[in-house]
Amino acid sequence: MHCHSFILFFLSLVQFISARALPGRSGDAKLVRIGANGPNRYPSHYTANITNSNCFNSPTSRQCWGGGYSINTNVDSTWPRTGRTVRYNLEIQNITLALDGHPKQVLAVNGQYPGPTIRARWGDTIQVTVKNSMQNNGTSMHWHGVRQWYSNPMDGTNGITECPLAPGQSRTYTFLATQYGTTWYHSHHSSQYSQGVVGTIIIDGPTSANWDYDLGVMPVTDWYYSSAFGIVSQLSVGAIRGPPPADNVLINGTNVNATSGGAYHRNTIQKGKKYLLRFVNTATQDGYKIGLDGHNLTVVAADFVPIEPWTTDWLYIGVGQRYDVIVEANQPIGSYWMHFVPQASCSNNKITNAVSIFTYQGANSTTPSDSTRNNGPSTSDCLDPNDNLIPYVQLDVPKNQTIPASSRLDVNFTIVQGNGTSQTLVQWNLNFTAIHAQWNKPTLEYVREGNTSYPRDMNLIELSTANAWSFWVIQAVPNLAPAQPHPIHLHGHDFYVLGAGTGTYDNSQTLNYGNPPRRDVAMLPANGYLVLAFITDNPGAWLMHCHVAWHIDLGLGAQFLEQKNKIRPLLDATVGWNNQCSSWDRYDDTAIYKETGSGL
Ligand SMILES: *[C@@H]1O[C@H](CO)[C@@H](O)[C@H](O)[C@H]1NC(C)=O
Ligand SMILES: *[C@@H]1O[C@H](CO)[C@@H](O)[C@H](O)[C@H]1NC(C)=O
Ligand SMILES: *[C@@H]1O[C@H](CO)[C@@H](O)[C@H](O)[C@H]1NC(C)=O
Ligand SMILES: *[C@@H]1O[C@H](CO)[C@@H](O)[C@H](O)[C@H]1NC(C)=O
Ligand SMILES: *[C@@H]1O[C@H](CO)[C@@H](O)[C@H](O)[C@H]1NC(C)=O
Ligand SMILES: *[C@@H]1O[C@H](CO)[C@@H](O)[C@H](O)[C@H]1NC(C)=O
Ligand SMILES: *[C@@H]1O[C@H](CO)[C@@H](O)[C@H](O)[C@H]1NC(C)=O
Ligand SMILES: *[C@@H]1O[C@H](CO)[C@@H](O)[C@H](O)[C@H]1NC(C)=O
Ligand SMILES: *[C@@H]1O[C@H](CO)[C@@H](O)[C@H](O)[C@H]1NC(C)=O
Ligand SMILES: *[C@@H]1O[C@H](CO)[C@@H](O)[C@H](O)[C@H]1NC(C)=O
Ligand SMILES: *[C@@H]1O[C@H](CO)[C@@H](O)[C@H](O)[C@H]1NC(C)=O
Ligand SMILES: *[C@@H]1O[C@H](CO)[C@@H](O)[C@H](O)[C@H]1NC(C)=O
Ligand SMILES: [Cu+2]
Repeated sequence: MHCHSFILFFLSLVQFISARALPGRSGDAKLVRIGANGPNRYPSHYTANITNSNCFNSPTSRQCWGGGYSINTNVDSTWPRTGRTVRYNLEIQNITLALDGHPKQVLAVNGQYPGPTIRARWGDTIQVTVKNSMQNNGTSMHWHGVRQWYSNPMDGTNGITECPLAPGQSRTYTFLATQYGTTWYHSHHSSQYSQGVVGTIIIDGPTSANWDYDLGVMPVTDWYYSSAFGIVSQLSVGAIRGPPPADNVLINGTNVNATSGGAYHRNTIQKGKKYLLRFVNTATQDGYKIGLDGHNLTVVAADFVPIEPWTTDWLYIGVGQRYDVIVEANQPIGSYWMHFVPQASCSNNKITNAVSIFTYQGANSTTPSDSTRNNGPSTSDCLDPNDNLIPYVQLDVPKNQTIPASSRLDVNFTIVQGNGTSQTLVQWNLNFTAIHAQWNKPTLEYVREGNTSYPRDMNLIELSTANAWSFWVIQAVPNLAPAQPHPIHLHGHDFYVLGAGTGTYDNSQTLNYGNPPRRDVAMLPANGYLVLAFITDNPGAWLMHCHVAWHIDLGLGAQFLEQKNKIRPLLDATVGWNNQCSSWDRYDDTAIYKETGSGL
């Protein structure tokens, strides 16, 4: 048989097997082998025996996973099915915590910040029961970057995929870990995550380079001593022009404060070993450059996508983004600062250089000496290192696209002046509309009713054709908005980042169609453009928004309604979906706080 038709034969066989195994496609090892042996499929670094079923994950074979799964598996179509379910309970409470020594009212998950880490293995089912034990806020929990393939009602985006969860109520989210790597969960209920409703997720899987120990997740965030709800309500009525500077930076939930209370975050490492470290930017607004004095960072994954190992001394991370890196303890025994430097053009923080401490076993001092400092990083660079983010599994985009004007979504800014009887309203718009998600009538309720009379401010873009390429230009129009970069996040997909640059995109700029970066958050440069693509292979209502909490609260988002005719069965299978709306309506009748802004 001719090699090409042989491959097609096997692919159709695999598709047949997959179709029967819906909703999680069968992880047939054959697909992996075919891909691995296919013509020009994998780069020359492909040397490990990673499709061999005897190849298991170990410190010297991190590219392997087992059962024929490996770093070469295309997670968009293939994943293991372990049959295992990991279960967690998350309870949101209104308590006071002094994370950096300064007491603050926090909406905490299980009494802590960040909330507990959810840990599963690639191919596991994750089942999380969320209980709202706050008195005066609804909530909805979003699993950031989780593809939710054929499980859109589990996306936790209130006003889009569910009504908010009323105080006293619980709901269980169930979804499959089709991807692996590092991410976080957070509330999507207005700016509630900035008040504490945040935690991290690790899904264990293969890695594109070897390491000895996994240090776990290293979330970093800006930290405001005043209420995020208060700040955003002042912003929305123009009472303040721009947000105030954050008071601190928290690294894995801790730091010292301005009067030396609190504590640094610390890690101990052993000379000669390699450590996996999982950065997550869980901030409200800030983007950081991260670096460890004297050491390099070898970046092995961007968001949920493994990349060819790339070594750098400083790494920019925008809000919502993740990077898995390997740190090699190859320096003289001692203590070293890790720096988290807020970048001026996408941050506003009283702290200009937040630090944590890495100490080698056997070091005489746990306080770093300044003589081991790296050169300082740039301090105002909020751009993604797109040229260095080369996905390990190569996927191309159809070349030479002419992107129509109708696929351009402009970012603009409005101040609607008040006049005494009505308040001034400050809005961020996408396609000249500030999105508003109706908590009591989410998009999926429109789908359930078969109602297509979408109010304009749902900012809904219908994508009815299945499995089609969809191209978008996000354009920050100079003079129509403050010159700020925006971390753009899409739910339900890893998008392809075809290009990002300054100026206006007019189809004359060169785009990258050959294995471009894939991820779920990408930076839109100030006064610039971001060109994205994805395949419409996941039915649902998917929010796309700026991840700066202030900006999405003031409207910077749109939603894709993808393959609407396939959503009803997903909704019908979601136990209690309607009841959650009824409970919300009952609560909302007498609630102290009503929906403001976008609700997102
Ligand atoms: C791959 O596995 C085969 C058989 O298990 C072995 O003979 C071969 O040496 C291995 N190759 C590498 C590069 O490890
Ligand atoms: C720093 O933390 C200490 C407690 O360790 C606290 O007493 C102090 O008020 C805090 N400083 C600031 C500026 O919040
Ligand atoms: C938290 O508690 C305070 C009173 O201590 C109350 O004013 C506030 O509304 C509560 N917030 C929520 C979200 O329940
Ligand atoms: C949540 O509760 C806080 C008080 O803790 C309040 O300031 C805020 O407006 C409430 N937000 C929403 C969206 O209900
Ligand atoms: C962050 O804190 C969590 C919880 O204490 C811990 O499991 C994790 O290892 C810490 N991360 C790092 C990088 O030390
Ligand atoms: C860091 O990476 C650079 C470039 O690859 C290399 O020259 C340098 O030796 C590395 N430094 C350390 C400490 O590993
Ligand atoms: C620790 O201090 C002792 C005494 O000053 C010195 O001899 C030793 O070399 C130091 N060890 C390291 C690892 O710095
Ligand atoms: C894309 O455009 C380039 C330059 O015009 C051309 O050389 C190439 O053949 C085109 N590729 C396709 C697939 O049309
Ligand atoms: C103020 O604005 C509101 C809303 O646009 C409008 O209905 C009202 O007539 C205006 N009042 C005055 C005094 O201009
Ligand atoms: C931005 O868009 C809004 C909504 O369409 C519009 O009212 C406003 O005039 C626009 N702003 C600018 C500066 O063009
Ligand atoms: C469709 O939704 C709109 C907005 O909620 C509502 O006013 C209208 O009655 C609905 N139509 C139908 C047929 O349910
Ligand atoms: C952008 O908004 C205009 C109306 O202002 C609408 O006609 C157009 O369809 C919107 N674009 C998309 C992609 O929905
Ligand atoms: Cu933004």
